[in-house]
Amino acid sequence: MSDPTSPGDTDVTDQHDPMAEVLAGFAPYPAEFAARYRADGHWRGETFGSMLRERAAAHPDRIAIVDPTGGAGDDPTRRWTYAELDRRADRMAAGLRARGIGRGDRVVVQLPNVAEFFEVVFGLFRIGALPVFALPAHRYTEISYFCAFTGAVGYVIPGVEGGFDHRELASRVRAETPSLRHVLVVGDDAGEHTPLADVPLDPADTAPSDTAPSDTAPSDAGPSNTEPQPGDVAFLQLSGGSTGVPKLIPRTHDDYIYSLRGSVELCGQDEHSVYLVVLPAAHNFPLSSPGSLGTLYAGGRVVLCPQPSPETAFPLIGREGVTITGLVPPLALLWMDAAERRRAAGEDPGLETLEVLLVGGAKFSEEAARRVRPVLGCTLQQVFGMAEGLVNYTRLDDPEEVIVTTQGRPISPDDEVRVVDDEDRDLPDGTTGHLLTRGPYTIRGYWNAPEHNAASFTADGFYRTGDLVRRTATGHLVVEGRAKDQINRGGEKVAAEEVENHLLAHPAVHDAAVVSMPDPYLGERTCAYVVLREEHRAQPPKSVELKRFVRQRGLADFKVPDRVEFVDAFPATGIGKVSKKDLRAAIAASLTSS
Ligand code: AMP
Ligand code: DBH
Repeated sequence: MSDPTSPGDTDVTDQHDPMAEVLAGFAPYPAEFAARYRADGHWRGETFGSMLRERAAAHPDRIAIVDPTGGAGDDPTRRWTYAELDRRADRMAAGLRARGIGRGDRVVVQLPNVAEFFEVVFGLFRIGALPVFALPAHRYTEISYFCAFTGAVGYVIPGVEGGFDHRELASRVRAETPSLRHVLVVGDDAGEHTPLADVPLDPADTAPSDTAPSDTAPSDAGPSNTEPQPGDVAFLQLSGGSTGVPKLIPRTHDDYIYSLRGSVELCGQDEHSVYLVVLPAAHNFPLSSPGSLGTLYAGGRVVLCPQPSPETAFPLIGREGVTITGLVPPLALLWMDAAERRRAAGEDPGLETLEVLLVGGAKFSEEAARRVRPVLGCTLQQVFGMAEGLVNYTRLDDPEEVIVTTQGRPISPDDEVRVVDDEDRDLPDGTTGHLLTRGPYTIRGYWNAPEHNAASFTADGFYRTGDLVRRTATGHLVVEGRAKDQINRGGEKVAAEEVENHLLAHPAVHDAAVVSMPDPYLGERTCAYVVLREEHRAQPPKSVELKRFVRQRGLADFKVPDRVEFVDAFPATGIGKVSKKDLRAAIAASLTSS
């Protein structure tokens, strides 16, 4: 083993209590709300560990995970039954524990759509360690921040993925982050790090350490102070955010599993469902709406799509009998165009088994929404969700008009939704305003972020979503825009302030303002307006140089500005703030005139 930490010795000598750290940054549900959510049967005391255990006991031989990559022999497809996933989670849990990872520890998980994602995540759930769900696109800036901010003890990566060497990035982050003791690598070549395949252990072989009593395997240890509890924070999800750094979202077993149960029902899932994970597996949408975890909750089958193109996805849908999947609007457009082209060429796109297509993450235009049924032959289900909680779905039996013109209504009768004006006064249905929400699966605060929380939540615990919506007479929500300083690049969220901060680090940049510009494919792209320092105006840097500068600072590619415009000064609002509204109008006008 290349890992210098000897198994199991760390937490004994350390005084620190990881679970206490998690709790210190966590804004719990007030007791009276928690009691009500339990009494109403929303929170049922399940954990992810118990959920998988129960499914595996009920139907051990049913296929849980299909990964078309990574297998041996002629057919690279890997198929894990529920029993196998359960066994792998146990072995992973035992191995992680033997390396000193335990309850409350944070582990940044950055994996593509591979079976190991589930082995790792359920292994962490079982020991009460918290996955921190990074996306494959994240780079040095994001990863080093997640590791440092959460005090992560572990970081799980692919080796080389999409031409990028995650091992190198991990080496750098590890050298800079004292808490980070374990880098685990999926695949054959871990470099200086630990191969993930070296971690799993037979639970019976693990030393009786600080966790389970020696005569009791972790699997049948009753509830104790080391066993994950339903009210515990299960993981940290990421927010697209609108501030300088991404915010972390603490979700509990109880609240998240309730959102899964609700999603499964509203999306018509059961044990026959076959869900294709097209979007990055760690993102909240393909994870939970109803996503892979909802599908496992329902006892169905999760098929992992290694990349989202129709060339890869369509044959997989046909071969595996996929019944349901979820896409962001640009991908839905791409799939519809591909299906039409194939039909025009006399080919069958092969989508007969597909029953439901969820589209969300960004606004799906009515025009595109109308094409889904005729072109793809399935029911469109719009989903307007957020990793902070609230998820809205159009219902499968809603009239087609409602399906194509709204973004759905909340999962739960106990989701409280307010549409308010700038002074937080409630507005009547049909009027556009700020969406505030509170409910049985919406957080009460970001993790360890008291200042943000003061601005992002009302005094009585409503989350300020930053979305501008209108509520129809049927209770459906229509997303009309956004008040938060964020660009939604086809479902990928870009916080303007974060990108501005990176631009400001360039020696020639005096000031920067990042805004959205309309784009026919992504809906929005990013445009950075830049005011140069006096001494650089005679010989301004090229746009590509600024983009390269931002990229080289190690920012995820989707955050690099699509366009850079140089101006002498920014337009100002009445009270002298930068008028992003005017900047958006200016770039939109210049795009239509050119
Ligand atoms: P996040 O908070 O990063 O999880 O991103 C959630 C945000 O994505 C929401 O607050 C909306 O701004 C946006 N969003 C998600 N789904 C939709 C949708 N169907 N239509 C419009 N915006 C959406
Ligand atoms: O954009 C999102 O964050 C999102 C979209 C659809 C989401 O979190 C979800 C469904 O659960």
